[in-house]
Amino acid sequence: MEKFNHEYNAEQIQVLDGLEHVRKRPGMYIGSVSIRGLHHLVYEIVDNAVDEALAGYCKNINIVIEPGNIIRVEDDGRGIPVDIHPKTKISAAETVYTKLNAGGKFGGDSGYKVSGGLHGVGASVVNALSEWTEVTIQRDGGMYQMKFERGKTVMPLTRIGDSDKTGTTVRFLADSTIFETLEYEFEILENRMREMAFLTKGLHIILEDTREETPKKSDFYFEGGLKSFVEYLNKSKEKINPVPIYMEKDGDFPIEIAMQYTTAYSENIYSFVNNINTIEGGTHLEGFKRSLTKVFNDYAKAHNILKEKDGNLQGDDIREGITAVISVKVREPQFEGQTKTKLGNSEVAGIVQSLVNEKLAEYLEENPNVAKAILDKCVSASRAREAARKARELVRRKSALETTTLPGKLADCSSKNPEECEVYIVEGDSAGGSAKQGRDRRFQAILPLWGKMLNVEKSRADKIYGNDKLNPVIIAVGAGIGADFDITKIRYGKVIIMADADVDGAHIRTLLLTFFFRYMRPLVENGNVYLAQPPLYKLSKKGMQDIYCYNDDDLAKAYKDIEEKGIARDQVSIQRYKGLGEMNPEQLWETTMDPARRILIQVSLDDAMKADETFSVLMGDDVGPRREFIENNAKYVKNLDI
Ligand code: 28G
Repeated sequence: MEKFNHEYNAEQIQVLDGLEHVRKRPGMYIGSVSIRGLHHLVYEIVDNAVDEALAGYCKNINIVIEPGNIIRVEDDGRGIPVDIHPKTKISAAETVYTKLNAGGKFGGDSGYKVSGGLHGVGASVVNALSEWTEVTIQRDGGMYQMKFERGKTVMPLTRIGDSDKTGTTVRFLADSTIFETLEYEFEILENRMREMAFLTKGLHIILEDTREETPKKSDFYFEGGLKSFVEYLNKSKEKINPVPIYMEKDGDFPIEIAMQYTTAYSENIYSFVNNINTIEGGTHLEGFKRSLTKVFNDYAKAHNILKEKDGNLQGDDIREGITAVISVKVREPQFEGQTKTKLGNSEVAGIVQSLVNEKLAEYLEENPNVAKAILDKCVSASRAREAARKARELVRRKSALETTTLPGKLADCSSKNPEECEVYIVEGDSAGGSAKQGRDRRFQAILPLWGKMLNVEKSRADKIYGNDKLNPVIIAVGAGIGADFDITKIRYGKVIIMADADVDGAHIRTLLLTFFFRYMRPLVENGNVYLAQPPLYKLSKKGMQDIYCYNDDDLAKAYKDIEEKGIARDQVSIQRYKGLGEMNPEQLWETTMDPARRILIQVSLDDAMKADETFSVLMGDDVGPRREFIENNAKYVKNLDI
């Protein structure tokens, strides 16, 4: 008990200044100090510029990744106010950068701050977590500048010249003693900036990367806002309504929705609150779905497409093939759920619902051909659902009769405790064989996959149950699929995809992730899905222990270490692994399966969603984008059998 019996004295209780606390506990403010947290810094600054755009004063935002991983963000808004507070004698601008939560949640002239990243904590957090920050403001005919180091003011706001422009420019270098890495990924920023531009119609966002000799540049401007977003998401799909249905409401609760039906069988609805992707949905999404179900059923009944005796169409049937983006702005959002990305404010459901009730009903009356086409699809979805239910019953009845009907190819483990059990899903029999011999059979099961790959995008649930490639996965995991999926029934706590590091491997990985995302989403949400990381290279030399490298950085480092030991590069032989099948069971265990030595990547809902998108491009209906994808990736895709 001794251990817990601290007595606190005045010295031990220290009240930390806000920014010191940010430096002590960065995770509380930006989620993590990983590469994710690093990018979050940029979002925080860009969010402020977007707020200025939402207030109606900023049209252009430029973001530059400068050499040395310095970030520069410029906007052409009003410029942060420079006036000095009579009591504190500190400028408004300096206050924004040095006081946690300065200005409160809803500062600014627009009445409230609506954008905001994961935590919406703002500029002072970025300042606290940066080695240095430099802010330049143009307004009131002057050019003003202030400088900080690790959150501390080293140059208070000073007039450094004249200017007839207005706007804010921020440059900062993230603190290398806080972040695991300072290396920004252009593509991560590019995706977020594209999303931001879709969400803020008319805003022009340019992202540049000048770190390398050949700079990169992306330019985003979407006059159509969410309409453009939906067109982008559906670019590889065959459309039912050629122009997305669009509705918008300003005022206290701004709402913007765009939706379009395609001939695909999936449901793709993305929702945002204050420009934050609400991956877990929430009340805004509930209101939207409820309205869809009501409006389509009402229309179908009124136009005799559905007879009274047929009963109602289910929501799932009505959402088959839909692509929609819904964005709402909420003054005091309550975020709930595991990843705090689920909107909890109950009042929002009704507001969204009544907007969609009105606008969608109006649209259907004005576009009877589209209404008919969508409803025809709903009716056949409903029939397919009935067929799927029958197929499922059949599977259930079978398993009740045959007691254990685990797939023949599954090499199960001896433990039956899901918490310690793992299943490796392996493509191909040869790698499966090595895995079976190399594993620890007490807690590791192996499921080799074979048979024809199923296009999840183009398949309804009844097909999935009957597919010889995916059915064993469903049975092995043991928890059903879709609405029936019951995570408490899973037979393995870790479901590990082990695929080659080549194109075929990427393909099977994408397929499985898409499948898990669409049909076993709680498994992904709960963090039960992993990717195994087989090594890419083996370095060997007589008398030296083999060195396995998992990526090119590893390899470079290994060569460096070897050279430091006085061994020349050409004395070491290098093997490049083209596939898992090239490794013997012992090597596979050592490098990829032994819990003490392996690298596992936990799949996030985000990753799975990205796979889902990739998959749509790769397997979608339109050949155009697919060809483009293949051409762009020609060097990887040559083995790909499409
Ligand atoms: C370039 C990188 C990031 C920003 C503004 C503009 C104002 C502002 C920012 O006010 C809140 C409001 C007044 C104290 C507001 C300018 C009203 C009038 C602004 C940015 C608290 C801050 N004129 N532009 N903040 N004030 N751009 N870009 O950060 O009372 S932040």
